[in-house]
Amino acid sequence: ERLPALLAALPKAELHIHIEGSLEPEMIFALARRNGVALPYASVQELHRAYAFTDLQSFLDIYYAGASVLLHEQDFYDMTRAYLARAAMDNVVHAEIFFDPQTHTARGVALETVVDGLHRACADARAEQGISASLILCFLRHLSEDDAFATLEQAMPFLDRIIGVGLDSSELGHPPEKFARVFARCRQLGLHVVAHAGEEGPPAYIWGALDVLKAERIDHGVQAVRDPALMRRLANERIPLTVCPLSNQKLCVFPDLSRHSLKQLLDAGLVATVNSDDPAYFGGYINDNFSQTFAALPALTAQDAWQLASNSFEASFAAESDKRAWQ
Ligand code: ES4
Ligand code: ZN
Repeated sequence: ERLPALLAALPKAELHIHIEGSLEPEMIFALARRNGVALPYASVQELHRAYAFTDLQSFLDIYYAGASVLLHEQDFYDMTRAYLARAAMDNVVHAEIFFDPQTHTARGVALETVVDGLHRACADARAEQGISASLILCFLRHLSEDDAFATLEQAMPFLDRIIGVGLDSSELGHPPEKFARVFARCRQLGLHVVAHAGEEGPPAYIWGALDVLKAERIDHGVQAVRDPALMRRLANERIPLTVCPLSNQKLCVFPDLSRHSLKQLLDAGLVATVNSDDPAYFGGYINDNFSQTFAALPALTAQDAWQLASNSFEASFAAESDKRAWQ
């Protein structure tokens, strides 16, 4: 065990967590039963056996199927409370939670139902566990920019409960430029802006996320190591990368965790962070990501561990006073 108990106990922020990706197989089946939703899997075990992914798309197909059990405000609440309780056990003191409204509105679930459940869970978790949490609305990049604009329109009444927008789902073939206008509008509205880029996609998609979308953070970004000029830019401008090692391993972004680029990113002075992405699907929550990555990469030091936790606060959109208190 290369993760010192010290690091497990270190306060940290989680900045890359898709709340629909925190739905454990047991909760998927419990909600399916509660809501009378039919699943194409006979049992928890059969569903779990389907979690053998070859790339991002092979995961997304199953992830969207899992999310189909979410219908009512209480479902979104229960999912989010379960995640925040689990995150608190890993000493996460602040989480910035992604959600995918289009996955739900396409099934006839009102955006209000989604936001009400997620937000009520964040408020109750803060009151009862002392964990801070905020919400980032993600646009699905495999859908059109018009669809993203329609989603933003539906979200207008709830913008006081959303700190920013992101861009997720199938990356290849859907470059950041496709969403230039809707992201410009979001920035005008005062929302923070992040984007998945350089997960499977090329460094050019990271440049696009920075130059066209004006992303303040890059989600994943692990392909940046292929472009030295981009590495210098990310380091100089202190653009954080929200790295998700177990996700990258399970989706075959790297052949093995021992080949992950996290150490190169840190040594180049980038503001890298460690996160769980879709913990119910990728085999671990944030401390599992830390411990398995440190076990696989002997070059990572205790100093790196401390730096990663420190980076998570620097990279967060929390108030400066909160960041100082946590660090
Ligand atoms: C995702 Cl791992 C990953 N990549 C892109 N989009 C996503 N949505 C949920 N998980
Ligand atoms: Zn992600």
